[in-house]
Amino acid sequence: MNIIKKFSLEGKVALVTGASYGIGFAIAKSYAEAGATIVFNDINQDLVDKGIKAYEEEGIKAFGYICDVTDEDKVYELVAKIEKEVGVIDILVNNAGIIKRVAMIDMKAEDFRKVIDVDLNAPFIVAKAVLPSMIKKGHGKIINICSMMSELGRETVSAYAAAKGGLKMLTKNIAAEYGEYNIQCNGIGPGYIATPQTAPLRVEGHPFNNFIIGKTPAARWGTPEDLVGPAVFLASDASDFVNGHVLYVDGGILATLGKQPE
Ligand code: NAP
Ligand code: GCO
Repeated sequence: MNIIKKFSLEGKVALVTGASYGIGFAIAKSYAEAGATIVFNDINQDLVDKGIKAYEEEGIKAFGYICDVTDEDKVYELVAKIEKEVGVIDILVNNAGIIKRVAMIDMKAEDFRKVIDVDLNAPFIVAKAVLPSMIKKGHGKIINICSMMSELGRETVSAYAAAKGGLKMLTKNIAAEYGEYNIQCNGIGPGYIATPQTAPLRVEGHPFNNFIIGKTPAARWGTPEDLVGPAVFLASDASDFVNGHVLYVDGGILATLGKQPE
């Protein structure tokens, strides 16, 4: 097979969760450009409609469904509906996620649980729902969107870091359990990316904004576009012998202690 074909997603059905906008949208758009049929979900009709319109504006006919990924029954209904209306899911990107930035001693346990529910329990639920058909089909790709916080702590994001650290280990476990069925499960660990989720941190002059730019060897915030090449690679035949790996796309943050003071 020629090398370009190895990166093709022609004929594949890709479900990207929470992909009306942000990182999920960019990944889904790149999958469509690589030939995949795009399916996405979001938690309400408004967002699904917004997403479908956004894909249409890019010339992509995407299939959008309402589904809260933390609701196991609804996830199984979603997967059954997709299999009936679109086709068996070949590629799953567990992208949907939330963050709550609160010091641990001030964080309510219910808020901690909510972050764990969306960022860790939901990827487990959705992966569990798609695996049986992938096993039957004899191949599958699961990509979990991890984080710098899969490796590092930082004040105020205890729940998020616990979830993303767990998501890294869930990624390895799915690889261990299902690699023999030609299913590859890998993670992408984005650095600091300019999306609505980080908007509060990117306010001009915000100390965190300067901190991140200073700490990143690339000396800039990432964009969702920075993630699409690695995402296509991990969804394609080109990565069939890559399993249980978290590919950090972070401009070099994890490689360094940070710039020494002048
Ligand atoms: P975002 O802009 O906040 O988008 C998150 C998406 O997930 C939204 O579409 C959101 O829909 C959806 N979502 C949230 N809870 C959901 C649920 N229960 N069921 C279904 N959909 C749900 O975030 P982002 O920056 O694009 O991040 C996407 C993923 O990348 C997340 O897992 C995040 O943790 C991870 N990540 C982000 C960065 C970064 O710097 N931005 C870096 C590393 C990792 P609603 O709008 O309806 O809530
Ligand atoms: C934060 C940020 C980060 C990024 C991302 C880094 O508050 O530290 O939101 O968590 O979203 O996860 O990889």
